[in-house]
Amino acid sequence: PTLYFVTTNAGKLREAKDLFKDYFEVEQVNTTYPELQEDDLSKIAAYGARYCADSLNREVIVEDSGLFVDALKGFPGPYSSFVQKTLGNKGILKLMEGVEGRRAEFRSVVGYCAPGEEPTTFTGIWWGDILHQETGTGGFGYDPIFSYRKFPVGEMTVEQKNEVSHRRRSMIQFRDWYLSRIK
Ligand code: ITT
Ligand code: NA
Repeated sequence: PTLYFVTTNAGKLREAKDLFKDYFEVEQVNTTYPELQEDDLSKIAAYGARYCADSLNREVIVEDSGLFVDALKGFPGPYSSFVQKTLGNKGILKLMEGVEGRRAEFRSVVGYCAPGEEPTTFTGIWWGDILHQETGTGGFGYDPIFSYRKFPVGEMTVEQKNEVSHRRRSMIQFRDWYLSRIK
């Protein structure tokens, strides 16, 4: 089967293609959709999935994700996309200057919906630490400032990141649910 993934983010798409490679063809729908001004990524993903399924008239997934930094009380969280484009990684590092507690989590919520149906969401969380400087040339977005068990994510291959990431957890839950449904 072909899975339509509505996203403008090439990094998310690359990871989804690798995660689903033995199961589905992944087709990108490179378009934006209305994002609710909400703290809860699940609500944003559910709303987006329903909107896309109904407007494209096909079943789709969307994914809403973000970085939540403990010392910044969860910032940038739901504003991750905007903050990445404005402050960028250097801006986050600046806010974290002199801060010792560096725990942070990535969250990923996959929203699935078929036309006229209710949306379903799947959440994945990945704990790590904010580095003191940008490291590595791999990944995308906040990856160069995030490390998992002392391993900089900017130095991981897509396959290595896909073994352990938030996106692995959300996408695999979706995959197993979807496959059990079409059987
Ligand atoms: P969409 O078209 O799919 O919405 P987007 O980039 O706007 O793409 P989001 O609204 O979900 O995506 O915003 C998430 C932000 O967090 C965005 O800046 C991403 O680059 C970043 N992000 C998400 N997952 C990440 C990951 O695995 N590694 C690094 N940064 C990530
Ligand atoms: Na977005």
